[in-house]
Amino acid sequence: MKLIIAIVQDKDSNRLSSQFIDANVRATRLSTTGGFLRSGNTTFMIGIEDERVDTVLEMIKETSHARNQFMTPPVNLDVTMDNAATYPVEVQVGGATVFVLPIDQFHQF
Ligand code: 2BA
Repeated sequence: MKLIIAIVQDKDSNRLSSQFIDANVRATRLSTTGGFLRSGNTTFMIGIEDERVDTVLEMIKETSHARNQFMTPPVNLDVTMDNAATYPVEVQVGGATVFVLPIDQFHQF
């Protein structure tokens, strides 16, 4: 058994949830925040049998789209008062960031 941790954009998360339900894939959704953009994204935790890992990865891959987003770096208020680095920067976000981890034990009590 494996634990898949998938970080996807909020815009893709509802479609992915529906696909998981249709395919009887059990998942937990967490509302998370990207450390760089500091905006919301969605993290799925999916405990899944080894032989279904590739199917789940394919579903995530098909559902998650890369998008360009602008972020404004924080204003620099150090002693030099140098605020030259505050122009918006365009970054590409996603499709999805996915980790696949082994599970030592799985219990449901
Ligand atoms: P954020 O940390 O908000 O990052 C959003 C996007 O900003 C990233 O997209 C990447 O294109 C860019 N970015 C991140 N850090 C950067 C930096 N230091 N310099 C320049 N650009 C940077 P993705 O790579 O697709 O990541 C989307 C989200 O997935 C991230 O949101 C974060 O929540 C998560 N993530 C990505 N890599 C991760 C990792 N190694 N460990 C944990 N979470 C990760």
